[in-house]
Order: sequence, then C-alpha cells, then structure tokens
Amino acid sequence: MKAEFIVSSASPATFPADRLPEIAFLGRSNVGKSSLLNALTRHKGLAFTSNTPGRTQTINFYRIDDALYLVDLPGYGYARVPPPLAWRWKALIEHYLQKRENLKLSCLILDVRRGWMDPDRELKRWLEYHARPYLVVATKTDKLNRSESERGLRAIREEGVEPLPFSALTGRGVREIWLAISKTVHR
Ligand SMILES: Nc1nc2c(ncn2[C@@H]2O[C@H](COP(=O)(O)OP(=O)(O)OP(=O)(O)O)[C@@H](O)[C@H]2O)c(=O)[nH]1
Ligand SMILES: [Mg+2]
Repeated sequence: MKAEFIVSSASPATFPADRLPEIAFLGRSNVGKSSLLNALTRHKGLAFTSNTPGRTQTINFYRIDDALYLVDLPGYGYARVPPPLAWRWKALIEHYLQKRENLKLSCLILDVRRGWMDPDRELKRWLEYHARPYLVVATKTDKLNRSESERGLRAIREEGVEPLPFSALTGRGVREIWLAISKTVHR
C-alpha cells in the first residue's frame, strides 16, 4: 500500500483539489485517531501520534494508492486550548464536515473504556442532522479484558449504533474498517 502525506491544512483554500473520495477520522483529543490511521496504512510514523492531547491541530490529508484520502482531523474536547483558537478549529472542522463534497465516510472514534461523552453525542447528532454517513469505532480494546471490552461495546450500542472493535496495538479491526471504507468508496 502506498501512503503519502499530502498537506496539513489550516484553511479550506489548501485542501487537496483532486476530488478523490475522502474518509475522515474524528474523535476526542488523544482518543487514538492518528494511531488508527497509522494502523490502517501499516505505516507507523505516517500520522503524528503523541501523549500530549491536542497534538493534531490542522486537517491532515494522506493519499492512499492514488485512490483515496484518509483525513486526520483535530481532536475536540481539549480544555487547555485558548478559546479563540478552539473556536477557529471548530469552524475549520465544521466547514470541512458540512461543505466537503469528496467526504464519503466519517469514522467517529470512541475509547471503549469511556464510551460516549457529551461532545461525541453532539457530533453524532450533528452528522445525522447533516445526513453524513458515519461509522463508530471503539478503540483501545487491548486495554481491557474480554468481558470488560464486551461491556464497553454494549454501552456504546445503547446509542443505537453497532461499534467496530479496534486496537492500534494488535491490529484488531483493521480489516473490518477497510471493508467498510471500500464499500463506501465503491458504492
Ligand atoms: N494501548 C493502546 N494505545 C493506543 C491505541 N490507540 C492510541 N493509543 C495511544 O493513545 C495516545 C494518543 O494517540 P493518538 O493517535 O496520538 O491520538 P489522537 O486522537 O490522534 O490525538 P490528538 O491528535 O491529540 O487529538 C498515544 O499514546 C497512543 O499510543 C490503542 O489502540 N491501544
Ligand atoms: Mg492526532
């Protein structure tokens, strides 16, 4: 698989112009968006990961096999971001999610240990309101034993969605996410 970093955008003017289908990765700060992207492409250092929440502050576009983009969005819910900056990021993300024609699927990523938090529910409602297709991924399943992880997945189902269990550490769920992506792209 060829995976190339293309651009880190702080404004819509710099989004790629080649109209390939795009899959976006969304979730709270530090939930594991960039790690998921690296696991999907099997390129460890492709998307920048970190223990410092709020590390990804721009919209990062990665082109896969000249066929589609995986799009790493800045995480939300990081309290220590100064309000004017937080506002600007939110405006950028909303602009992308609302206006981007190439966007085919959003992966809403939840930590299986924490499940839905208010900003996640808000985003889910927002995506539904705007009729944007999305997939819920429950990540960090490697941090729980089998029964704890089942309990976490059950709690996520209470919002009426079937989560895809995932772990960037073990690679659990990589195949299933690619399957969902290729179904969307080839529709
Ligand atoms: N055990 C385990 N750790 C994970 C997993 N996914 C991510 N992590 C860890 O969680 C931390 C945050 O991961 P990132 O991928 O940087 O998270 P992010 O959502 O991109 O964070 P921001 O860009 O800051 O919003 C890192 O220390 C990762 O190593 C996983 O599936 N299992
Ligand atoms: Mg990140």
